[in-house]
Amino acid sequence: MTDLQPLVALLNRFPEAVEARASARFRVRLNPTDIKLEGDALASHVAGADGLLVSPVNRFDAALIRSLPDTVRIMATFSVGLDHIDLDAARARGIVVTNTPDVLTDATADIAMLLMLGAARRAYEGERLVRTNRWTSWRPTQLLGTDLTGKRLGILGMGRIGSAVARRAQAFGMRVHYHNRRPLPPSQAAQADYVESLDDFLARSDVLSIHCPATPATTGLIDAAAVARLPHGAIIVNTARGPIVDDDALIAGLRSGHLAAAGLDVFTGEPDIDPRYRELDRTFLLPHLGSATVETRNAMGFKALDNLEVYFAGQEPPDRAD
Ligand code: 8YV
Repeated sequence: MTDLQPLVALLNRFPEAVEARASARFRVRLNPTDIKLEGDALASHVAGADGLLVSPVNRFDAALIRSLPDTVRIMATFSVGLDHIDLDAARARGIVVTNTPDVLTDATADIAMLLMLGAARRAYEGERLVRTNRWTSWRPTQLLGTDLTGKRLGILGMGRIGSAVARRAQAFGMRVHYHNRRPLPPSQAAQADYVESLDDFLARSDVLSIHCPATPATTGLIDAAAVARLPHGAIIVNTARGPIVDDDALIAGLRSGHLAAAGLDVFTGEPDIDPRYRELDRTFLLPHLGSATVETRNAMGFKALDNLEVYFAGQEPPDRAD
């Protein structure tokens, strides 16, 4: 230990207030260009760092974690999701990992509602009609969508964000049920019904909203069989992680008309998404904006910095994930 402040390498550009606070508390190495750091550029950026502020832009698999310099003792990720970090590899190297739960719950739940409405009400097609100057007259049969009111919403993964979506959807007059490995205590279940069997859960989901983490068990969970279990005319909304949904199955369901629409904020391989999504009118697509508000991104950054500060003060960081 030296008496210097710890050196923290920021792998992305973060909101100004977050970088300002980081610079006040630590010696920092910034990434002002925001270009994804890889290979030699990444290695020289993290050389000698005591801690890293990272995001899902970089995938920290076991090989990358093993290649980090010995000086690195903590990685704070600017995300609630942890699927981009091999936690076992981090543990094996003695690197502490922290994330940013809670502060992005409302912003992400809002985006789920935006996607649900955008998909149900054919917002993309309507927007395009107006912007391309092809809206010639109001017509009683033009761009008819689907009501959310009275529909059955299935929440796959009733954690913080799932519960926040349930409460919002109830205000829209939706009937909400959820599927988790285990039922929640009633105080946490937002008055939603628990459905133990995934098949039964899917069969009663007019709208399916995905909120579980991406893990080996959930990767590809929404496959062709799952899509087929949904009622005819169902809508799929994904604000969690792309790989939970099998792209071929979702696209086939949309093309056949079995699914009415999909609202997607996350994609497998993003930003290089399956190009077929762009060709489908009944998709409402956003570029991973779940937590993208000024308030929320600042709060995520401050939470990550809280964890780094507590750790470097010799205490247990509050959002330790490993
Ligand atoms: C972030 C997210 O915007 O927290 C997460 O896991 O998916 C989003 O809130 C994204 O991870 C980029 O940091």
